Amino acid sequence: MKKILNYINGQYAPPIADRWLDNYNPSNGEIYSQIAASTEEDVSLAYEAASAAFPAWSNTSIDDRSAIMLKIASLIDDNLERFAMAESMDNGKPLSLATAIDIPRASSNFRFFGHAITQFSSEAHESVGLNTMNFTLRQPIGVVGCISPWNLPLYLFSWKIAPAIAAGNTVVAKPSEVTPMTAYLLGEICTEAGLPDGVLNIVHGLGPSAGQAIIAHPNIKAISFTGGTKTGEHIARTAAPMFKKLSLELGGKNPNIIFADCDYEKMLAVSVKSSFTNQGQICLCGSRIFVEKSIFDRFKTDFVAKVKELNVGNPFEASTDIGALVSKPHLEKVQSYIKIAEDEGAKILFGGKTVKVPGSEHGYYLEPTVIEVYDDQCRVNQEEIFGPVVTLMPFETEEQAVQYANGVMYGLSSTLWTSDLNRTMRMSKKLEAGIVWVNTWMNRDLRTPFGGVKNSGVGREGGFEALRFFTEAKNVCIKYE
Ligand code: TXE
Repeated sequence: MKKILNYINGQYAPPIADRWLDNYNPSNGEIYSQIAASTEEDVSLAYEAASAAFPAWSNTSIDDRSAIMLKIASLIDDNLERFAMAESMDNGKPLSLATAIDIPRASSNFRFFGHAITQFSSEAHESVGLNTMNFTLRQPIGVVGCISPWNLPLYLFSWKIAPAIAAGNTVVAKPSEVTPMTAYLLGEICTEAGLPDGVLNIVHGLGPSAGQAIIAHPNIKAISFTGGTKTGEHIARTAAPMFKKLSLELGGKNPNIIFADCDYEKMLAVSVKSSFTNQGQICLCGSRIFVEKSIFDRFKTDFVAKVKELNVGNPFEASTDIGALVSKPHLEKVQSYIKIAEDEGAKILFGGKTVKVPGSEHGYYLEPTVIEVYDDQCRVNQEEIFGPVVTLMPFETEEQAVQYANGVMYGLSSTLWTSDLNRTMRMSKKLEAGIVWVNTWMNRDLRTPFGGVKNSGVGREGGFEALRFFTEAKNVCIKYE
């Protein structure tokens, strides 16, 4: 059986303890590979390699770093089909989605930061009258840790690694143990692109062992993490006494707020996508839909009709809109929320049941599920389900829409549908979220800041924000006569 090895100091290697985890194909429930179950010892090796590579890499010219990153990007493009296939098999997402979004975005991340580093500059402040000149040195931090989740595996893994290495750091990275395959394949691409040994080290394994060893390592000075809010909390607690720099992108329970004056057809089509793309397993999905009362019944009917047309099926079929959920435990978690909704007296308008896909009967398939709720504070409206499940609820006024939207512990993104510019401005200021999309969803310009407020995390990545995160600013003050 295929073994997913660590990539340390430019070499693939088995875990020191020779322990392995089963890796499942969510589309059929079969074990199809084994993952290195790395421990602290493997992380130590990865750290040593990264630490040894740091002096040379941080002194490598910006042009040379950039050229290697652009090469990595084009090699990912050259291997698009292979990577997309691997992503889809590992995660259960439709192959069409992995081909159109996940893998192209991973190469864009390397390309973008390969270019961005050539434009990254620092500030100078002349203190007129004091005869001093200050300038800011932005120096790489050293060895940094990057830990990513399973929903957008290579997309989010590269979103962290690319700015880290562009800025001159060396990296110990761990992808999710649920979806390690594309991170594994990335190692050979990095070697082929000429990335010096030790600049990127990829360690596989469980969060509480391999992940824990990264966050607890005293010399790994910064951690960029995307994943669950509970894990984020634990990382913050572990890292705080060591004063590590932290960027935490955590859960979301994002509102999709629909006013009667919106472009109805466009809103309807995009709302189906923002609810169910990637089986609803995107931290940016609009999982709470609030609709102005005057169009609530119309929306409910039209939305459910569109959702019924979605095809749940094998990820490798071109006709599939919704593939398999990532794992059996995750499917069970999502199902438990459908039960909670029923217990809470909410109304399941559509879906809620598992699907037996012919030929893939043991896969983790669930119908797209639409739930009408009667209390915005009910659990299905408050807790992150992270699956193909959305709630619907009407609102009467703009104030009430804001109150509902902000009435959760999360604050990652929000979507607003309206043609009223004044309302757009008023609400954009009031919504508690790191991102406000108006008349669109998941529209990303990689230069923009990305991150959440409240329990959705701390810090911003994206564009120069990411390069700032992965560098330390040092002021140099020169007195002249
Ligand atoms: O995430 P975890 P899980 C949400 C979603 C989901 C829930 C739990 O609601 O149902 O989180 O998902 C690593 N030290 N999101 O359990 O555990 C782990 O190995 C260091 C939202 O899969 O947070 C993996 O690489 N690392 C989210 C990564 O953390 C640790 C995307 C994320 O796993 C660790 C995914 C530890 N002690 C889930 N424990 C989003 N924001 O997009 C775990 N890890």
